[in-house]
Amino acid sequence: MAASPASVESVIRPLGSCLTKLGFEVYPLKVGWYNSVLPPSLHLPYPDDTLAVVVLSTPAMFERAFLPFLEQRGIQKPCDPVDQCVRDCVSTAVSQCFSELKVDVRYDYELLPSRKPKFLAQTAAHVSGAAFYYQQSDVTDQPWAGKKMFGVCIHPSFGGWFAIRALLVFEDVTVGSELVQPAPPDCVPSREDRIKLLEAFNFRWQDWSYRDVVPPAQTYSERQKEYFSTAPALRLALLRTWG
Ligand code: B12
Repeated sequence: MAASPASVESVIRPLGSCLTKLGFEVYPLKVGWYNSVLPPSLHLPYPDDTLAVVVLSTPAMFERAFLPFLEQRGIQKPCDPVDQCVRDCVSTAVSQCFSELKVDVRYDYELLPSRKPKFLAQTAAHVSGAAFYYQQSDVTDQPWAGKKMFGVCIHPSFGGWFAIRALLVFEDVTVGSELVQPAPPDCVPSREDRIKLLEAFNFRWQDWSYRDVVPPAQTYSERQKEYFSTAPALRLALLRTWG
C-alpha cells in the first residue's frame, strides 16, 4: 500500500470496528517511536515510518469475547484459553480486514529464539499514547536501595484493569508526518503515588490494588477476577464448574 494520509485511518477504522465490539482497543504507532527507546537487540526489524498497532484488552473482553469463545469452541488443550481467544479474535480481524496486506502479528506471551519477548508490551503501549508506563526511573530519590522494581502501565480510563495483548506491524504501510506521537496521559503524577503504585504492583499484585490507582471506569467482573486469581493449572477445572 502506498504512503498516503489515508493509510492510518484505513487500517485503524476496520480493525477497530472488528475488535472494539469484542472489548479490545487499538492504538497506532510508528515502529521508529518504539525502536527509539530500546537497544538494538530489542528493535523491530522494520523502517522507522512503518505503521504498527498495539491491541489492548479492556475489562469487557472477558464477557464479550472470552466466554462466547469458550461456548463455541470449547477448551483446546494445551494452550492458555485466554491466549487462544485473543489469537482467534486478532487473527480473524486481520484476515477479514487486510487479506491483501503483510501483517506481522506478535502476541504478548510469545518469545524470540533468544528468549526475549517478541515485543515489549508496556513500551509499545506508552509510545502509542495508550497507557503511561511508570518505571522505576520515573521516581525521583527512590526508596528501594538498588532493588529492581518492575514497571507498570496505567490506562486513563481503566487504571490497571486491562492487558496489552498484541502488536501488529503493517510491513508495507509507511506513514509520514500525519501520524503525530501522542503523549500518554500521566494519571499518576506525584512521586508518592508512583511509589505506592510500583510497590503495589511488585509486592502485592495479587490483591488487585495497583489496578485502582486511578478511579477506573470499569473493572473486571467477579467471574473474571475469580478466573484470573485461580492458578493457571486449575483454570480448566474452574471453567468446567461454570458449565
Ligand atoms: Co508480567 N506482565 N507480570 N511478568 N510480563 C507484563 C509486563 C504485561 C505487560 C503482560 C500483559 O499485559 N499482557 C503485564 C503488565 C500490564 C501493565 O503494565 N499494566 C504483566 C503483569 C500484569 C504481570 C503480573 C501482575 C502477573 C499477571 O497478572 N500477569 C506480575 C506482576 C509483577 C510481579 O511479579 N510483581 C508479572 C510478573 C512477571 C514476571 C514473571 C516476574 C516476568 C518479569 C517481569 C518484567 O521483566 N517486567 C514478567 C514478564 C517477563 C512479562 C512480559 C512477558 C515481558 C516483560 C519483559 O521481559 N520485559 C510482559 C509482556 C510483554 O512485554 N510481552 C508481561 C523486558 C524488560 C527488560 O523490559 O523493564 O520494560 P523493561 O525495560 C525496557 C524499558 O525500560 C525500555 O528499555 C528497556 C529494555 O532495554 N525503555 C523505555 C528504556 N527507556 C525507556 C523510555 C521510555 C519512555 C519507554 C516507554 C521505555
